[in-house]
Amino acid sequence: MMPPRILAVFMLVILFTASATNVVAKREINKGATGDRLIVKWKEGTDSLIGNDIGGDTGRPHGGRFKSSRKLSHRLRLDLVDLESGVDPQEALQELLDSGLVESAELDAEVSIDLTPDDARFDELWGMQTIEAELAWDATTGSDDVIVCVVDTGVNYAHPDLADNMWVNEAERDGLPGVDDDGNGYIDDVYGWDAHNNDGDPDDDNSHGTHCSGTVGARGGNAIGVVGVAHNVKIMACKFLDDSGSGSTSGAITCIDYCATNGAHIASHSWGGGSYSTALKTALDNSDYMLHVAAAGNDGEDADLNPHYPSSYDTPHLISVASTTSTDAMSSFSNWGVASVDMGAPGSSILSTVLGTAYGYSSGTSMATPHVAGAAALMLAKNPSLSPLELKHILLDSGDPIA
Ligand SMILES: [Ca+2]
Ligand SMILES: [Ca+2]
Ligand SMILES: [Ca+2]
Repeated sequence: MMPPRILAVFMLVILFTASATNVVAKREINKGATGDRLIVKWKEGTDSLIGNDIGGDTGRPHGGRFKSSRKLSHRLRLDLVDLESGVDPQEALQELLDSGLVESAELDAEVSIDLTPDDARFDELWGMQTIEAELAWDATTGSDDVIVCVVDTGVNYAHPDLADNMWVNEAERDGLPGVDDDGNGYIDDVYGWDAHNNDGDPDDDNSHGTHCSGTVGARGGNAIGVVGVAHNVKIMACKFLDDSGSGSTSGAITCIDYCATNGAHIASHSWGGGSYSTALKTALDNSDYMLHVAAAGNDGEDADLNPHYPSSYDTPHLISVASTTSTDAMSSFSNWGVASVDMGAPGSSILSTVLGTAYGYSSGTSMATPHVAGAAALMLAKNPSLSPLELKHILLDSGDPIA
């Protein structure tokens, strides 16, 4: 078994961009390209510039256009090719495309300052830098079509950095109090459901769920506060934990059912406890059109020996997330486990939204989990046809081993 890997969104973007090679090959010149570097995917049987007669009319190696190349990914046969200074990148690109040696070639995209969010406290979000979110944001900052259900203490849906990214049940917003206007079986569920109080107001009275929600998808580029991994996304709230952060397995099942039947693509579970529950396992197994992302737990122990639920359930479309520090080490409190923990993500000293209009720092595998849920939301925004299992496999294939 491989050791868990730390989430790296940039690698994901390369992976699913590379799978669409024909599209890439037909594209002309990218906006925001660096102009002096090409990403090349070689055809099978070719693995570098060396020894290939590309543009050999100038008498210099590689036709004088290509300075050097280095391997970006052996598995994907991707090279990063540097151009000599003064070379017209479009001509060089065309030459490679015409050579018959490449499956695709494109100009390497620039890490654009435009896509560094202007949100006031962005510099404090070390987790976004660690997962190279800024590079991913060159490809997509998310989509209003992707719904992430946060199963937690509720969500402070009026927070100025969350309000615009909340999922809204319009029939209930515009409907009658006390009436199930959309006929989904839940009365007055405008932003989601409160399975603890059994009503339609999942407002947060703890702040934990609001913190997690901000990491998934605090609004990006609105000049205030923080950003989520997804700048644009729809956050569905399901509250089943009370103001002290406690709840029941049955409440969790109600929430999973709510998220699933109301169209969520991803469920973020920053909670755990209790022993093995057949009912909860069944609820997870049966909602296989959602990706479940679950916190590995904060007991600082091997979850292979002491299972932590729901993260330890052997459900194919569930990812268990450990917490890492700003130096890419496992957080001291984090559970681990070769079999029962899938990957790591930033979870120590994470800044995000809390109650009122405020922001605060928290630590835990709870904070790591929404980084992965947000990354999955970005991937779905870029490629809406990915299944939960495909999302999971791309996530697990990416990133670097935990130090
Ligand atoms: Ca309803
Ligand atoms: Ca209503
Ligand atoms: Ca913001």
